[in-house]
This record gives sequence, structure tokens and C-alpha cells, in this order.
Amino acid sequence: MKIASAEVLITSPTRNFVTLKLTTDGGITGLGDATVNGRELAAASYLRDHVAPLLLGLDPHRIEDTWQYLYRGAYWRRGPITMAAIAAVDMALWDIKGKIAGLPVYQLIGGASRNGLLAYGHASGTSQSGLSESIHEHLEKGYRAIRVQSAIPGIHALYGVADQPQASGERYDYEPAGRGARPVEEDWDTAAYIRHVPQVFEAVRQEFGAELPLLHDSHHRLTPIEAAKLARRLEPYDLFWLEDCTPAENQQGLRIVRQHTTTPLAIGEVFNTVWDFQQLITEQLIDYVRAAATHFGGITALRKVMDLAAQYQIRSGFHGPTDISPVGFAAQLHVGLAIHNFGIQEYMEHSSATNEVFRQSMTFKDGYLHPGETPGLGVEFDESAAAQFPYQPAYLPVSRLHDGTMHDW
Ligand code: CS2
Ligand code: MG
Repeated sequence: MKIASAEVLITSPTRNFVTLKLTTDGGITGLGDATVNGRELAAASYLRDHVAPLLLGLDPHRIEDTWQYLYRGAYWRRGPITMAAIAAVDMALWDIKGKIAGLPVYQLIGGASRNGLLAYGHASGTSQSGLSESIHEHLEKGYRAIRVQSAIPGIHALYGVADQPQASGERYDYEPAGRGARPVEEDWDTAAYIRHVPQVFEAVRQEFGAELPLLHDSHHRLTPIEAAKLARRLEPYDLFWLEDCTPAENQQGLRIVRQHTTTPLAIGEVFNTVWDFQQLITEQLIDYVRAAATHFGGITALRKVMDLAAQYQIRSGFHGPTDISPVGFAAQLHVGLAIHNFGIQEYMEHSSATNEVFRQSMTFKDGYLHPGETPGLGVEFDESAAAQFPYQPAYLPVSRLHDGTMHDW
């Protein structure tokens, strides 16, 4: 058996997605996700110009060997573009293997370790009452764990806060890859943020009680000591996790946070390899691994980091916003179902236009996700639907302090 073709498909149903489609000489197809939000064409070119020609003629069954060939063979290792391209190939090969075996991918990597994957949804509000309404809507939809983001007095625009009610029909991203030639500029004030967030959680706990798992994302905006201060102030509200409290390039910084707080920490949605997690896992500086199959080298690599994490009682919390395509999302659902040290799965529902292009076997019921029983990953790509949504340049916002200094978004 041989890989006979490798095509890169770009489509933009409310946001851009880069999908790899491999076809064997026997006509079996496999899909992979290589979407790097805001830099989509770089990943597409890497795949089309540098990877696709190498794949033709290879045996699609040799997943590990192909992974190593693309990783070691590039010489220039790691980085989001390289690892997203490798991820797409890896997912597509697992998809093909599953279809040949007649089994969903989770069955090929150990079988189910649980019945479903606990998911958390994104609630937000520009006011406390708007936030409360959003939490109620999520609970009505079945969510059993909720991420809470809120507007902050003195800051105009904020990461993670919807500017329109989310339940009203179409749920579009509230951290949009805004269409246009340049990123939108937002403002930021760390002191105002740290003052306000504990009050938000105080009100949410009073209204919704002690049992509902609550999460919060600081989106890489704090210094270690600021993060320690916030995490400590949030202790009375018993968070499931505080996410990306610092930009984790400076990994020793997490030691400072850890010395001051018992609030569990989740990190790593922008990490690309197991090496980015090595210190954080072996020093037990985090509690949840936030990698996504798409930016981390696929199913093969995600299983390896989770095996390392398992030795330290660290669990998964894979990155699942809408910039992970339904293909990448399915890949991590299969991993999450199979591994023992699953923690929680982020779930930010895709738009109906996206669901038209990507037909999925995945289900969400009573707060739990399941990848379904379709052989392979369980996602079909509708090329004629995709053709209605051509690529459009899009960027995430950038963030500046009130004096104009660039800050982390
Ligand atoms: C976010 C992401 O889901 C999350 O936790 O941090 O949605 C992030 O903002 C986007 O992936 C950026 O592309
Ligand atoms: Mg995040």
C-alpha cells in the first residue's frame, strides 16, 4: 500500500482552516488539521511545498517512522508551523489506519478508558448579570464545567468575553480571527484585572454554589508574582484550574507561582513538543497539559507527552477552541478517550458553516463528548461546501497597555 496523493485544502467557514487530505493507491482517504490561527498560509505552504512531495510512495501504515522522518529529516525542528504540518500527516495516517482496520482510532491506541470526556464550555459577560445568564445557558445545554471570563472595569475589550449573547443562534468566536489586513488593537491593565476577577468568582460561587467546576484563563498576561497573587486570591473559589497565568517561555517563573498557591495550573496551548513541557512536568509545576493535537505533532506526540505526564499525576486538558478544526478536535477526543490520565476537554462549539464543511461523528451529550464509532477519526470533508468559503486574511487581536506599550494578548 502506498500514499498516492497529498492535497492541502484551505477553507474559511467563519474562520480559516488548513486540512491535509491523503489518499492511498487503493482510494482510502485520511484527513489531518494544520491550522495555525493567523498564519494559515505558512502551514499550508510547508505542507504543500515541502512535505507532500516526500509522502508520495510511502507506506501509510508506517506512522511512527513517517513522524520521525518529518521531524528529524527537517533538520529545523519544532516550532508551530513544522509541528502543525507533522500533526496533519500523523492524524491523516491514523485516520487511514482506522478505516483499514474498520475501527475508530481510540480502539487502535488502547481502547476506551472511560464512557465519555467531561467538557468545559466558555461562559462570559460584559456585566455580572450577562455572565450569570451565560452560565445558565451553558448549564441548560448540558455543560457540567464552565470557564468564566468577564469584562473588567477600565478595560474596553477583553480576551474571552463575547460582545453579544452567545445562545442567540449562531455562536461565533469572541476572540475572533478578525477579518482584515491588520489585527484589531485591544487595551490591558493588569492591576484592574487582578482587583476585579476575585469579585467575579465570589458572585458566581454565591449564585451557583460550591460544586460546579469553574475554570479561568489569564491568557499569558501576568508576571510570575502577579500570577501568584491572583491564584492565591482565587483560592476561596476553588477553581478547577487557572490557565496560562504567565507566558511560559520563562519556565522557572512557574516555581514562584507554585510556592504561593494551591490553585491548580494548566498551561501549554502554544507549546509544540514534549520538550516544552519537560521541566514543567518533571518539576510538577503544572497540573494539566494544554497541548492540542494540531500544534503538537498529532496523536503520536500527544500520547507521548501524556505518558510522561502520567508518571507525575498530571492530567490532560487539551486545547479545544474553534481555531482547532473538527479534524484536530476529533484527533484529541480519540486520545482523551484512550489515555488513563484524562482530565477535561475544552469545547467551544464550531459554527454551523464549519459543521457543514466538516461532517463529524463526534457527540456532546449531558456534558460529555465522545468521538463516535465511525472507523478512523470520524470526520468527512465536504469539498463542495468548502468551496463556498474561500480563504480570507484574518488575525487575532493584539494588546497594548494604556501608555501604548505592546503587551501579551
Ligand atoms: C484560548 C484560545 O481556548 C483557549 O483557552 O486561549 O482560544 C486562544 O485564544 C486561541 O487559540 C488563539 O488562537
Ligand atoms: Mg487559553
